[in-house]
Amino acid sequence: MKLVITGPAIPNLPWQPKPAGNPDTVWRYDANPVIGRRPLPRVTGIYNSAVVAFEGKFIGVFRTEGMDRVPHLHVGRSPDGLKWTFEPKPIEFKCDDPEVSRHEYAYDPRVTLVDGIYYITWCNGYHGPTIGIAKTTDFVNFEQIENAFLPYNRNGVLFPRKVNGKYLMLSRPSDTGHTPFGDIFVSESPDMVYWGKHRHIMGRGWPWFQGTKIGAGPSPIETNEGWLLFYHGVTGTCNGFVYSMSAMLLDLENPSKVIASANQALLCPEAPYELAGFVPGVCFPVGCLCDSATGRIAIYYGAADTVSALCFCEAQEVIQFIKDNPLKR
Ligand code: BMA
Repeated sequence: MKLVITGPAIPNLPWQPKPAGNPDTVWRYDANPVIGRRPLPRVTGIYNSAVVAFEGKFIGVFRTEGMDRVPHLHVGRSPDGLKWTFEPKPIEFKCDDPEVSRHEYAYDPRVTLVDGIYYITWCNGYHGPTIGIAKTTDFVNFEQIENAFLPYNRNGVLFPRKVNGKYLMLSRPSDTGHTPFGDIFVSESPDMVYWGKHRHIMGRGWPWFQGTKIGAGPSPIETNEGWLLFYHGVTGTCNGFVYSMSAMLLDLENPSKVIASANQALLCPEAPYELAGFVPGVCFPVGCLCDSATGRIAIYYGAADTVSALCFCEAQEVIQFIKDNPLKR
């Protein structure tokens, strides 16, 4: 079957072909990290951040962390997806309800274009982590909506279109700390405010690379083979958690149904910038650009909770890898 991708063509997608002889399905940008240490005054790092194509260039919402280690969200802009400039001040969300706007911290943003509006979902501090939602059309004015779920929850990721007339959001119920468990669920909403019909998608456990927890990465990519979802799988080692990236395919009309998921990671921490930093051993995919014309994919991932890196793959090859190496449960 010829792969058809629903989504924008991005002719200026940041891209490098796979190096000759590389046996992997996903390969790294050879000038990683794309966003290094100290990208702004008094900011130690930008990582776990979301990027979208915008008006022929690229824009995104970025997780910054200063010396106090409290995360905030900043807008960043780039002509080519590689060289970035950032707003020095965090996003000021407009919100009529002071109870909703009193967020204590904000991290791991995703940006999803649904029906012409860019929605930002992030891990929002409201008596513990939950999923905040805001919307914008220009990346200047941001309106904060209700928090999607009760605390505690992380990795809230929207689908890029309504399914059966409802918005869909992936999430990973969690605890207040570093959460030694976690499965991916999907919830639906008629209005982006009230979320329900929560359905389990996939659990952690087997094999070991995702033995401790899993969480959705960038927004799913729509293809005629199903929704292609990149996610992080976490293993618990004697030295703490290690975060890798893998992928699964979800049913187009009923995304709580997993068509197939890979039985191994596609990207494991091994580069120096993934192994040395504030939290060594972390590859955390959050942003994704997919050129629907070619199937080329560029994934932005946080490395070692310190810098932002880029890796590449081709949708057709990833889907084939999942089919050839399916997880048997
Ligand atoms: C998770 C989140 C991520 C982070 C990861 C590794 O629980 O806090 O933002 O990248 O841990 O520290």
